[in-house]
Amino acid sequence: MTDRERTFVMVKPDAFARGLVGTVISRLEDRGLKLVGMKVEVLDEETAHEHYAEHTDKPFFDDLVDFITSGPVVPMVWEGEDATRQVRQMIGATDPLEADAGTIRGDYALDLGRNVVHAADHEDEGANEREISIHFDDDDLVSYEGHDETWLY
Ligand code: RTP
Ligand code: MG
Repeated sequence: MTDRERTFVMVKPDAFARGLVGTVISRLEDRGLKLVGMKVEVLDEETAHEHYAEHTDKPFFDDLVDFITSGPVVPMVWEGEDATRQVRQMIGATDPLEADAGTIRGDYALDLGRNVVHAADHEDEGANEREISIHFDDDDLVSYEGHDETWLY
């Protein structure tokens, strides 16, 4: 195993409200990724600003913060080989009109804002470490063996 890593994923308020938390988890489990951290929380404005800091100057920033703080979210950390790229590929394009059917957004997203799930950007090298540290303390994440490592990461 070469590029085993941990990646940050978060179910957004639209998906929480629609009862899609389990679906998102199932998709990632079915892919063979390993869940090592998860919680339910409502983000405060400060945390939302930190989380989406890269978009501070964008015209959609205020709407994005309003949306992401509008209800419960489910921050999660998943582990696996090339986990960041795997998850980005599985969630699909940002705009559901461009997301392929079979991706999470392609199958469930309503529009550009209500697009079900956030995942760290694999082209941004520090994204996972930064986003995991915003939402989790070190001891919120578990390390464990016991999966059949022949088939799971
Ligand atoms: P995310 O960060 O939530 O995983 O989404 P992403 O990487 O696919 O897209 P990103 O460019 O990081 O944008 C973050 C979120 O902002 C909203 N957005 N609105 N109105 C617009 O032009 C616009 N562009 C982006 C989307 O909800 C996107 O998920
Ligand atoms: Mg992004």
